[in-house]
Amino acid sequence: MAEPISDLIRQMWLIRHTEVALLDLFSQGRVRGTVHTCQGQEACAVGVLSALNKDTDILFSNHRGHGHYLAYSADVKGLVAEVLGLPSGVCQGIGGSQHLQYKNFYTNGIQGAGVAITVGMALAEQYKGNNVVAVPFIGDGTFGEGAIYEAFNLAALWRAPVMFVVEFNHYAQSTSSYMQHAGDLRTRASSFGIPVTVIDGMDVLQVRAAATEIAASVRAGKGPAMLFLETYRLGPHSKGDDFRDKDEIEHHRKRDPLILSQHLISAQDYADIKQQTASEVQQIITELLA
Ligand SMILES: Cc1ncc(C[n+]2csc(CCOP(=O)(O)OP(=O)(O)O)c2C)c(N)n1
Ligand SMILES: [Mg+2]
Repeated sequence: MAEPISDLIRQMWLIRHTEVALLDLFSQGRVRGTVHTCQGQEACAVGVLSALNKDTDILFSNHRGHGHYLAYSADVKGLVAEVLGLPSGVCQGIGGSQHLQYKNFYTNGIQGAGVAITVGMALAEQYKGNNVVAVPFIGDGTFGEGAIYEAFNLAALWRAPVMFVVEFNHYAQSTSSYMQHAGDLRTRASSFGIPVTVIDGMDVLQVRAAATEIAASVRAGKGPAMLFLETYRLGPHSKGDDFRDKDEIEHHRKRDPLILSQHLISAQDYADIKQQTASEVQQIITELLA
């Protein structure tokens, strides 16, 4: 049964507060390695995960995976501890921000690698007769990695049960997508016979609806498909490294998924969720640093 809208908003706020806190911990010098946070892209993570079966489906995230991980597990403590390099982290503090693994959830910081691995995992599940949808998350900059086209080809050829999810946030670090890719990324997978659905990735309900429909088709054995989400990163690429136009960022702030979802529940419920999730994250961090 579909999660209530208030749950989706709660998950998005949990992600937002955690990401802001992680950037703060980074500036305090407490983080091991780097962090890539996903402010602005929460609706992609929450919408997609809410359409899947978390017990059986396979999720493969990338360098920007905290939101996906929290939408999968709600495990703020395991994530923050992992990023801080603590033994209580989800991977005992060894993997760090870009290498998270828990149940059917994986990440890999090497752009494109997870896409090929996911197709292999999907084929393995298909071979075993398991009714699984495998989902790799792909950034637009990652369309510059050749491995993903080999993955698209074999997925289509062998009808692997894969839902490719693209988070088109228009940038790879500070390089605009239009400065690095020829043609239109939205049409590339179609040339392999993979149907592409393009939707507004800032609207959590639209993301959930589209992901639900595509996942059902993939699960029914109709072959791989792609969900192409138009989104925007409201925070820096990793730490403070943001060279994008300030006016452009301000323009996109008006389409923050947390603002767009505000009208979906009562003002009081929204305020309570925002406050409770902030306290929850703060309490976890206080305990971890004690
Ligand atoms: C193979 C490889 N090359 C370079 C990098 C360094 N790197 C990390 S993130 C990134 C940009 C990725 O852009 P995109 O795929 O659009 O994802 P986004 O950061 O926008 O979420 C780069 C070049 C990497 N992780 N892996
Ligand atoms: Mg990008």
